[in-house]
Amino acid sequence: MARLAREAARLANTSKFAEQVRQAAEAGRHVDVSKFAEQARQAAEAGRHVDQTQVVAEASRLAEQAQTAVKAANSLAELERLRVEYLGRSSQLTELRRLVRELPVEARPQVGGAANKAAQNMEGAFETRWAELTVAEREERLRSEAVDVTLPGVPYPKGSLHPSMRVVDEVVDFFVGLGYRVAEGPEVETDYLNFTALNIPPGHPARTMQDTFFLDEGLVLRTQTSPIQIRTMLSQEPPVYIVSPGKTYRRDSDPTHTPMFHQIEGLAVDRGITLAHLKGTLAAMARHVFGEDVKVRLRPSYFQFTEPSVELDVSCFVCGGADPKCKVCKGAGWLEMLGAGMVDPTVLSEVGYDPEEFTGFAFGMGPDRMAMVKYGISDLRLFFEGDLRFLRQF
Ligand code: 2NL
Repeated sequence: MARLAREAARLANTSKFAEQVRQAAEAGRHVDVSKFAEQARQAAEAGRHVDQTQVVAEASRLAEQAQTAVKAANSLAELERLRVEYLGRSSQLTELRRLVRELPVEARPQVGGAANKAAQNMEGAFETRWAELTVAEREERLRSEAVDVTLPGVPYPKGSLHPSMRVVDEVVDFFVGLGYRVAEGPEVETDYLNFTALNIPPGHPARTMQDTFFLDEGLVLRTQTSPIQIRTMLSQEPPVYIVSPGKTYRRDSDPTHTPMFHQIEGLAVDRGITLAHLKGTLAAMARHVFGEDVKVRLRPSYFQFTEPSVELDVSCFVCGGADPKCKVCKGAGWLEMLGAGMVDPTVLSEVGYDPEEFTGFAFGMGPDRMAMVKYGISDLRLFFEGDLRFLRQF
């Protein structure tokens, strides 16, 4: 009785599973191997015979399904995903192989063999497709990354020099040609180097005239490049021949003044330097920048750090003084170009030079102003707005 009941149960179980396999195969679905495993385990425990033909069929069905999927795989990434799905630790095939160990000894060779064969088929299919895809992907990379070295290069937009810098370069080139050195320095300066050392002591009205940007701790934005010359004289013995271009700052803003502007100063200290050296040097410089025909004249002036002080005019490089309606000189015939003078003995003493042994001349000019005159530009603010339509004209 019990034997009959068990046999009925076995038939019921295996045929139920066989039916599941058939339906799943028709629908293209996987068969849940773990269900069969459970059934097999129960059957084995009960000492029943296990019908393994369905499992063998399932193994080869899995192999076929894997092969179809692998052939359709279009990338190495997809292939790897399929490898995990069909051969990985939680794949149906692995489940099936685990099952083998639980089967009765006589059933193992057939199921095990079927599982191994399925695995071999799958691995073969994976290897073949892997080789195909590797080649295909490399070829695709070579195609997409190919560089045509015969194509013309990408045109690189060429900049041009700012009008102020053209003047700076011309002036600096001239002095370098005479043997002067270019000296530079910080834009944030001490009150001492910017004023006191230049014979402008604290409280002197000349300080307020310069519209200084004051910073903390006795520092200022330099109002001129003279502190560079002071630093140079403090650091070396004469003779000194330097030219010092740079940015300078004053609290000023209108069509002809910007808070930042450029300055070039120059300094020559040696034995026997006179005002004649100053005039000859600066006249040659004016001819270099504005043309061989320009003349220069000196007018008396006043600066705190030079004595005597002069201003240097150049004859109008457009009309030469001949046109009373000239746009550039407004009929004056002369253009103001720079301030200069013989270095005040107080300044020489301050840096430790002996004013009895050494004399010198110094000058300062504004390359922005000179560029306005030279290129006929009426608004200085255009220089620093960075508008390419303006800047491309130079
Ligand atoms: C101007 C013209 C000038 C100087 C700058 C100078 C520098 C030292 C000693 C003496 Cl270290 N002088 N520089 C001299 C004369 C004129 O600049 O229009 N400045 C506001």
